[in-house]
Amino acid sequence: ETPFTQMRLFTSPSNRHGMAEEAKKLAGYAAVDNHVQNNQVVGVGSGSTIVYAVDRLAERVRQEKLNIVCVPTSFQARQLILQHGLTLSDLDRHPELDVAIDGADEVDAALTLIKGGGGCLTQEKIVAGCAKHFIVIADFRKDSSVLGQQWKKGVPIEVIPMAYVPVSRTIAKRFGGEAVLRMAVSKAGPVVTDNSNFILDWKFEHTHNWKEVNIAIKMIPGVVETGLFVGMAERVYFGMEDGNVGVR
Ligand code: ABF
Repeated sequence: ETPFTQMRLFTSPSNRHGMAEEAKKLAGYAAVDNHVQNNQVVGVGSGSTIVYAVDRLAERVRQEKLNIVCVPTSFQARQLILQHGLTLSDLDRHPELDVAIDGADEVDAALTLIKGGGGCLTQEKIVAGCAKHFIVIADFRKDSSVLGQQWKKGVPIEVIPMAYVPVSRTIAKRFGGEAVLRMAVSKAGPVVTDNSNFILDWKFEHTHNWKEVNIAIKMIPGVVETGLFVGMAERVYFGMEDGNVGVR
């Protein structure tokens, strides 16, 4: 190999990573600039893309002296809100949100989402469901015509711990593929959610009617929530590799 080839091999993955970070920022800024106004209650999602949205939100609150109340979707989101000096609330005090902004693992052509790679899908779905407008932010790697093309880890499903084996078996039997217990990085035990539950990652084998499958999985005893968000996202901002923002 020539040194030139070696250099390309070495630099291109990190370039793509760098572009993805820039793309996340573009998407986060676009969502906050286009959908947040004074005197609003804003749902704050989880993940790495939302960090840029919260940066921009805090900047606008300071510069424009906005009165904004934030409702978090996770422990991480709560920390982000507090670290940025934003006003923290909850669904007890603010059960109706003006807008919720959150990331996603994959978005298809119909704005069906896979969420929950970070394990916060239940709170994310609750908060999104309480919002008048649910806006998604993502980098170009999440854009997909059909679910499963980009995100290979399957559909996250939060389950009551005692039910993870029967739920996993039922899903495999009825819908194919396999639903695997998500383990901690240390492999010492399962991932435990903010709600003290487990996560199954359902690796499906083919595309499904996601609306029907979502309802059917939710009906299995022991399932708390699925990471399929069907008919919830109103708009998705994709940060693109070329520095533009795509809107769907
Ligand atoms: C949350 O964070 C999740 O539902 C999704 O799994 C993840 C996206 O994270 P990132 O923005 O880091 O890709 O929104």
